[in-house]
Amino acid sequence: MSIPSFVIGIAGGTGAGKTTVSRTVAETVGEAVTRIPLDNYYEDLSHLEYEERAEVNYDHPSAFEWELLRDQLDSLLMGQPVEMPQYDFEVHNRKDERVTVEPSDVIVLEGILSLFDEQVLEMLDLKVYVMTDADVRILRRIERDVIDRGRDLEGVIDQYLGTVKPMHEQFVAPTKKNADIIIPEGANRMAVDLLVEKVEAELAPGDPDADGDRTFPLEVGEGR
Ligand code: UZR
Ligand code: MG
Repeated sequence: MSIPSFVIGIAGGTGAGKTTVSRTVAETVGEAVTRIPLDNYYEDLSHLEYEERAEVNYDHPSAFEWELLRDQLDSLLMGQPVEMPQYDFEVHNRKDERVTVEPSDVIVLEGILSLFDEQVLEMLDLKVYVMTDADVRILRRIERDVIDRGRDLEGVIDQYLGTVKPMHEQFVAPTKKNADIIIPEGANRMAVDLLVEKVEAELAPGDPDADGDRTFPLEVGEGR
C-alpha cells in the first residue's frame, strides 16, 4: 500500500477512447496504476423501476454521486483503501457488491466528466481530454451498446440525439479548457506512449517528487 503521488484525469465524449487510453496506460505500467471509472459513481437508482431508470439523463452532471467520488479520492490520497461501487449498464444501476480498491502510486480517473467538478480538478496532477470526432464516437457507441450492453439500435439513436449529444455540447466539451493536454483520437499510439513515459518518470526511484517532497537542483553558481 502506498500514498498516491500522481493522479491523472481522462475526460472526453462517449466513445472517444478514454477507457482504452487509461487501460493501455494501466496495463503497460502495471500494478502501480489504479483505474477509477467515473461510471462507477453513477447515483444508486435502486428506488426506481427499470423503465424509469432507462429514462434518466446519464450525461448530465447530476447523474453522478460527486460527494462519494470526492470522499473516495480523498481517502485514496491519504493512503486508505476504499469500497468502490460497481455499475451495471445493462440494468442502468449500481451493483450490490463493491470492490476494495487499495491506494497505489498512480491513480487514473476516467469518464465523460472527469474534468468537470472543481474539487476533483484540484486533486488531479495531470488533466487529459481525449478529443475524437463525433461521427467516430457515435459509431463506436452503437457498436458497444448494441453488442455489449444489449440495447436496440433505435433506443441508442434516440438516446444519442435526445441527451448524449446535447449534454456533450453543454457539459463535456467545455471541460477541454481544463485540460493540460488534448489527445486527438483515443487510439493515438504516440500520445499513449508519452503518457506512459510521464507516469514511469513519476514512478522512477530517486525521483525528487516521489515522496511529495520537492527538492530543487542546485543552481549553477550557487554559493558564490
Ligand atoms: P462512456 N450510460 C448509459 O447508457 N446507461 C447508464 O445506465 C449509465 C450511463 C451512458 C451515458 C454516457 N449515457 O453517455 C455513457 N447515456 O454511458 C458514458 N445516455 O460512458 O464514457 O464509457 O461512453
Ligand atoms: Mg468508457
